[in-house]
Amino acid sequence: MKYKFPSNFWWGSATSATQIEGAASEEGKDKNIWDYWFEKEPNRFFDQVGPEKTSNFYYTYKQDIQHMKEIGHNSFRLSISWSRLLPNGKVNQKAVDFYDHVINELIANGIEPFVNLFHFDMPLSMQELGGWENRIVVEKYKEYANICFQLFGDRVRKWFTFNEPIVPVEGGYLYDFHYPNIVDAKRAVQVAYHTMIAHAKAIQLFRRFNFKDSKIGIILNLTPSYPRSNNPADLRASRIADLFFNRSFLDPAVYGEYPSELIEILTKYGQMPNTEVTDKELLKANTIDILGINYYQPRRVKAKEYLPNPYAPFMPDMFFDLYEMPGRKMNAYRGWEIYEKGIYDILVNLRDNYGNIESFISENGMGVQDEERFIKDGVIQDDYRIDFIREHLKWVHKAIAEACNVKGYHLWTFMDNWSWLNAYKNRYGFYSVELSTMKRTPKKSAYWFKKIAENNGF
Ligand code: BGP
Repeated sequence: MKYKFPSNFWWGSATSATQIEGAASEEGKDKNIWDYWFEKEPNRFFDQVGPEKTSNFYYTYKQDIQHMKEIGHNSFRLSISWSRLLPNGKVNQKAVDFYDHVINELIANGIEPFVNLFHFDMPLSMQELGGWENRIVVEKYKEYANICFQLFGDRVRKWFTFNEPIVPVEGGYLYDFHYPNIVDAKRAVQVAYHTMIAHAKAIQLFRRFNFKDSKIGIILNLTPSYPRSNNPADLRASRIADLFFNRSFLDPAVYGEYPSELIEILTKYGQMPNTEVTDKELLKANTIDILGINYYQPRRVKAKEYLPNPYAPFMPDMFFDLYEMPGRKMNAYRGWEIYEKGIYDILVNLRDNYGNIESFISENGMGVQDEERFIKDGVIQDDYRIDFIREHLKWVHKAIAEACNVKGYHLWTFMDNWSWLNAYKNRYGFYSVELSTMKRTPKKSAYWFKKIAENNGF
């Protein structure tokens, strides 16, 4: 075997509540922003498919966990739905039972649950208070986190405060692909900042429980910025893109401090958020134990071609243009570049500049449209996905050989799930889901991954 991974390497996959559970208006669950937005603007969603049923995991978790076991999972990330657990702010016993059963079932099958508290799914009642713009919601999140730790902390050993916290900032407050569809950088900065305050408060609380052998962290979509050239103008563009889209969360998460250059830019342009005096201390004292890395694509940038319009609103894109590198390899269905070495560059950066913090690949994957085209002998022959995973794993393997502290690899995702605005357009799963019957069928990659997980390499 050429690529042998360390023993106890985490092999598994990741998902989120809204994307698989279904039962969106059943069993006492309240609305979150996705339920509400779909009601209001169904035409925004691919084929007008909303979050009501998604992949029905709420009812099929037992069978799905068996499937995970069959393909060699030793770990699996899910998220808790805040609006299911605390509709109207009160604990919903049915939700407690559901998450209890899922967690227990995973553990009974030798699969470690990694639990994330927030995956893009703001409860509507919290959004009505202003979402992350309002500090009260930070306190509400803290109460929610506290209840989760109390209920499940005796069994869950890996906790995550947020998944990709920058995405609701970009989607909801800059580029209009999440509710509440606001375009306003100053409000975006406030939302980002309060998210990190909520994150630090959850960590502070978590430490008080003193759980044995437990860790807490955050999951970030680290998108390395590559400059078009070594020209100082391109290098500057890439450095600033990195500040806005990676370091804005990575630095406070790992070091408890924001990069000074980011503060300078925001100050210069009048975009600084409102803060409280004790925030600095809070952030500094409550840093993560473990970092989840979601990696799909690089960000290639160049210096701006034209001067920004002086009357246009402030946007991070004032400082760089995106660059389409000639000859780049694309996943045309999702419109994302595939650049396998990016995963290695992230890990080396963490090793060299972030104290080699313990990490794992918490998402990586390939969404493809109309996969039934590739059925042969009853199985979707997703060799493209196998290649995608294998080529990324080779770079992860190299990073480990060079002392990077990376502990596992989770695919996005276990079974085809609902991808926000793209609904069921692109399929990512090891298992396909036939939407009219909800039937799960393993794809070729599922069989392949099983071997890798069992042999701990390939
Ligand atoms: C990540 C999210 C996931 C997932 C994935 C694939 O950003 O954490 O929730 O959806 O990307 O992206 P998409 O579903 O948009 O194709």
